[in-house]
Amino acid sequence: MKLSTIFTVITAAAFLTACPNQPSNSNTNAPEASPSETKEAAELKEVGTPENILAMMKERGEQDEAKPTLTVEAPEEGEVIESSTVKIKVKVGGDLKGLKMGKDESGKGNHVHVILDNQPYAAHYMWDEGFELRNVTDGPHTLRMFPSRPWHQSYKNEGAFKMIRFTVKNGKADETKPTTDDKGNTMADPKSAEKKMEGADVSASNSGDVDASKPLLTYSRPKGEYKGADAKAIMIDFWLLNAKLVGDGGEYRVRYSINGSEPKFIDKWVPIWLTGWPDGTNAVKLELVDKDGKVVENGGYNSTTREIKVSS
Ligand SMILES: [Cu+2]
Repeated sequence: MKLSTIFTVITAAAFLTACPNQPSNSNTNAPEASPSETKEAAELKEVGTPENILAMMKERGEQDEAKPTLTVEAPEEGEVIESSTVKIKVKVGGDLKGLKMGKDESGKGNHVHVILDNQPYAAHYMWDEGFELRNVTDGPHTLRMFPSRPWHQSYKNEGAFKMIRFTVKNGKADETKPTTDDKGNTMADPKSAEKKMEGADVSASNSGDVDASKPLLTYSRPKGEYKGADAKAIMIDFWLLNAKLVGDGGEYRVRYSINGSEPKFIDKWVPIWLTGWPDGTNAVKLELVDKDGKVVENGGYNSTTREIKVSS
């Protein structure tokens, strides 16, 4: 580091210390955050859908308007499984408009997000074979599943989302090890670099006391690691069950906060894209709230904070 740079940093630090109420950035929108948080959050900006995504949508044509529905053949709702290995079999049907699941030559493609309890999703592409979860701990669990596009934006039509509750009994899981799928992934996308990221808490995972007839927010994106061009604009995407947002004529709002900054709201059920993410670990909090800003209680699933890694 050059001496002049060090001097600038020291001067800036002294300025911030001397003037705690002075925003460190003229366009700050997080007056309640500490100076360092303010600096990080101030540059986050909601932008339109990126050009490369719009191009993919156009190329996909009517497939992008498909209405895929899921049928879960295994496990069955309420099933008690006396094994730590849980077989999952799901079929995608409905109005597909030519939509096919699976990877193309580029390694991308339509897939289903599979969420055990309230962990990060695993992406699964090979649907005819089904797949297994291994080393699932004893106790109640939930699985939530919905189809997603190659860039991980979920299909939001009726019937696309399925939640299944099951219980593992005397499964003899090794709780010192994570729950994985049959490809060895720690419930993570095989293409992503976050295989180890959630390992520590996956093994202890059980379901919350979730009521499928109550409003339920399912966190989907962002997840994992974002690099280079992918780190420029990052999508926030989620699934809503039994909850219409105010902008869609309902009574709920989705509240998000990045790195503890002042919360903002999403009032229509569409993904949003944000630019200006600082390099390093970023915490994304997503909550389903009522008109008074109170989190809607449903087994603890309606308030989720997830860490992602960004390197621009
Ligand atoms: Cu995905």
